Amino acid sequence: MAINLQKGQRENINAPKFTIGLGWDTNESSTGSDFDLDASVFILGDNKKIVSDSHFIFYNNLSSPDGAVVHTGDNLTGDGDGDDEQVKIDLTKITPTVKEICIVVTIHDSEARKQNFGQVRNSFIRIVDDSNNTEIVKYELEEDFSIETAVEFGRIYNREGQWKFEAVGMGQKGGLEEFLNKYN
Ligand SMILES: [Ca+2]
Ligand SMILES: [Ca+2]
Repeated sequence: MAINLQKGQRENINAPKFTIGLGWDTNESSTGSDFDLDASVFILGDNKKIVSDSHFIFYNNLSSPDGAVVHTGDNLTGDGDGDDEQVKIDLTKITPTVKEICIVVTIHDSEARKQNFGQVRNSFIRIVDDSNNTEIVKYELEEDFSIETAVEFGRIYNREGQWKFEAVGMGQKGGLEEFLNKYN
């Protein structure tokens, strides 16, 4: 049985290879245009900054240089149940200086399309052990967002050799640029 986390809760991750599944549904009729949410990953060192520009993983840079983090590709609509976008993690390949993997979801072209997380529902992040396809943890973002256009769903971090997941669920206005500024 997967452990369902609440906002702020943490749980150990003991699987070396796992998949981060991200899901959402949107109410397209509310804005009249397609709703494209994008998962991005910031791979951070001890100083909470991205290790290098190529450690920012998104739909245009699908894999980290060490091959430890791989984005499986851009989903344009979020239609359907289950994971809408996925990121595969292989901790056996990860560069030792990496201490944190931060998972952010943003709304593509949100300003022009007048979209925000107030129109997004059923969003979740889950972690699945690749060795047996079993869900380890799941966090459903029950919080009602409104004007936010970027939400940090969760983070995976290393404390004294132990990898852990934290259910973050923090929204903010602005897009990827704000996160890039924060982590650069
Ligand atoms: Ca997308
Ligand atoms: Ca969906």
